Amino acid sequence: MSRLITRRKLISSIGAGGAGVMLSGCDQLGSSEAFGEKFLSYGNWLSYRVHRLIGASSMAREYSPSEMSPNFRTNGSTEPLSGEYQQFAANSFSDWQLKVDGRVRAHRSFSLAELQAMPARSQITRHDCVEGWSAIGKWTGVPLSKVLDEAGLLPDARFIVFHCADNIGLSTYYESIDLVDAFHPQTILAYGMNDAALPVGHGAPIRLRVERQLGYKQAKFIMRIEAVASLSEVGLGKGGYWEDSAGYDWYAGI
Ligand SMILES: Nc1nc2c(c(=O)[nH]1)N[C@H]1C(S)=C(S)[C@@H](COP(=O)(O)O)O[C@H]1N2
Ligand SMILES: [Mo]
Repeated sequence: MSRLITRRKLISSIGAGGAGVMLSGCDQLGSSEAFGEKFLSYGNWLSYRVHRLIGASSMAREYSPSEMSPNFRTNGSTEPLSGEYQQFAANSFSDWQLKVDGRVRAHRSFSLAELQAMPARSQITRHDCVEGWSAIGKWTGVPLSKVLDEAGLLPDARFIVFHCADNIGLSTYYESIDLVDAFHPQTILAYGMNDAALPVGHGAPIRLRVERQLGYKQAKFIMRIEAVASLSEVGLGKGGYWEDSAGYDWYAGI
């Protein structure tokens, strides 16, 4: 039985009456008020705690090259329309800089060439969109942990927020993850897809791959990464564009 099925079974068995046992286990890790009651629904908080108890460091499944999808569709924004982004794209992102700020020791910026010169990781993984489609693709990029280590997180940093270039509705797209996912070895800032430069439609110059989460967490067109102490500092307080505007779960673990 795969680990994924085991997790799902465990989560549903909790729904069927195991909650008392698991909750006392969770309480030892910290109360819901201390961690997220304000931005997580009870069900989402429970699934978050269960995943974290079972395996903070378990790896998402990786696939072989022969399993890669011949067509990996694009979804959501496929091209930011701002003049600033258009100019970056026109110069192949040679003038673009990733800003890293917020609760870090030193505000930093990194050019694309600097990110590409850092240690790289490639992985072939399956992307699952809540709209009901999946695709397997190969992603190459720098582990987010390397970038965060260069900036140096301050002790009160708890979440990493990704600010994107595309305007969607009334604001730009944004998403956030906790530090367990941020420092997970498969969490990368991808500048390559399927052995080529990351195309604009898929999020050039860099997009997040956080492989144990659903599609909407995979922020494209990242301009700025911000470390925050609390998600109440971000947007409407639920941690992401879809979480704030459409009630999607912040913790989209799969
Ligand atoms: N900046 C930004 N990131 C985004 C989106 C978006 O609209 N804007 N859509 C999300 C959703 S819902 C999905 S499924 C994936 C789609 O990634 P793809 O275009 O590479 O298939 O990007 C995610 N990241
Ligand atoms: Mo999606």
